[in-house]
Amino acid sequence: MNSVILLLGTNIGNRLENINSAIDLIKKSAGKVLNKSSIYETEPWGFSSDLAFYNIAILLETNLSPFELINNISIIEKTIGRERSNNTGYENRIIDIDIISFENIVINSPELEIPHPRMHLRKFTLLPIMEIYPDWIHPTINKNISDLLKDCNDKCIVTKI
Ligand code: PH2
Ligand code: MG
Ligand code: MG
Repeated sequence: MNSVILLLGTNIGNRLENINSAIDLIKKSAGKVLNKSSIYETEPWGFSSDLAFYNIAILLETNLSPFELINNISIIEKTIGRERSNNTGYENRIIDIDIISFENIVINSPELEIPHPRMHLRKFTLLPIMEIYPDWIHPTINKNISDLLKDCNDKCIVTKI
């Protein structure tokens, strides 16, 4: 069994419904949900949009390999209605499900990077994870979530709903 941290994000449509649908589908095809953070309303990070996000972190226990998991997650995103344009850069989205960490595994392939390469730069990722897995240690930076937060310069607004 593998412990995985997922981060869900949505800033289009009924954000609460999008998160709930994603969690239902994760339970059906990705593994057992052991813990969930609060939902946070968060300012768009890295691009400008009038549409604020909801973000939530989930602790998942899974038998899947990282590549099986990312495959099932892509199917879940498409089921909920995620469409990707050919534009580069961030865009508004119905749902985004990112694998933030997978045990203490490090993967650097074009299809999948674990830990998520920008997780430590984002308060919308660190604050929810702080609630569910503060002791997780980043396998290459070698810091726990609380120390990553201390070092994080992100100024975007992040509020618990
Ligand atoms: N996801 C991004 C880019 N920017 N900003 C917020 N607040 N929440 C997100 O989930 C998010 C983002 C890329 O996936
Ligand atoms: Mg993302
Ligand atoms: Mg993603």
